[in-house]
Amino acid sequence: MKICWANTDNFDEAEIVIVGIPDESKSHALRKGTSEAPHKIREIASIRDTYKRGDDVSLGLPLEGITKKVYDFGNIERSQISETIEKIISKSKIPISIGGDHSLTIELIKSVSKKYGKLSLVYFDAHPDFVSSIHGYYGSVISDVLPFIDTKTSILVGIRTPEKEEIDNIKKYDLQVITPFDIIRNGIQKTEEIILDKIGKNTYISLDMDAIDSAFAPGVSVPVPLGLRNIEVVLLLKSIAKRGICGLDIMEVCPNYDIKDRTSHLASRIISEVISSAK
Ligand SMILES: [Mn+2]
Repeated sequence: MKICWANTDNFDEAEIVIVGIPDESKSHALRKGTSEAPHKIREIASIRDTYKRGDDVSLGLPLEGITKKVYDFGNIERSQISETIEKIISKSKIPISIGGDHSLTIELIKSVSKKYGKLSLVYFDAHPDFVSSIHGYYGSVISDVLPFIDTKTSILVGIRTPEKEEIDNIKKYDLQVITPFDIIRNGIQKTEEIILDKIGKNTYISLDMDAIDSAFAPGVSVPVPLGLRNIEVVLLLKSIAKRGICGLDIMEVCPNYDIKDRTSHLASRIISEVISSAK
């Protein structure tokens, strides 16, 4: 099944490419099942984001519409990430990857940085994923991508449950953090300015769905209360996408723990909104 936002069967003409990576082999979460997300998000998109009248199918679009050509590559294995992403970005297409556990982002960023060099990373997550005492899992993503990002133009958004060693690492690398409290205090417009002032020209966005409050996104593998509101996250994603992005990933949706597929539906809407704003 293809995601409903796909509007071309021709890879060559695509400007945006959706890739599913149903792999959770490097998660340590007690709640399993993020590997179901690529299928579930496509399925829920086709049910909730389309309106069927007889044989006609109409999409429930973002207000700007979708003018970009979007291709759904289907699902790939973790071991196919570098060849697939290199194929997509060699033609300057934008990959939108759906995980899977957050450790997939390490492979994605490595592949994207082969073309663009050190990236500005905007990392939405409840957790800093900045453990450095062990590597190569969903809690060490930031440690593992340090050689491929420019920390001076990168930013963590939504952080609210750091471990002690993660706080130390954030200080050590002087990485900017925006917490949910900061957004409430500063307002969304100021937050948008802070992020847009921070990032450089080659920006990659990684969205762990647990950045969003569990009220809006209950179906994640490690939920944390006091998170971002869904609409704040979408507004920020759209502003960054308008500036131009090298790639986006959406990780950690865990359909087994979802409530009425709310989190998968939100992921589908997020994809449509980013596509409609992408430069
Ligand atoms: Mn994460």
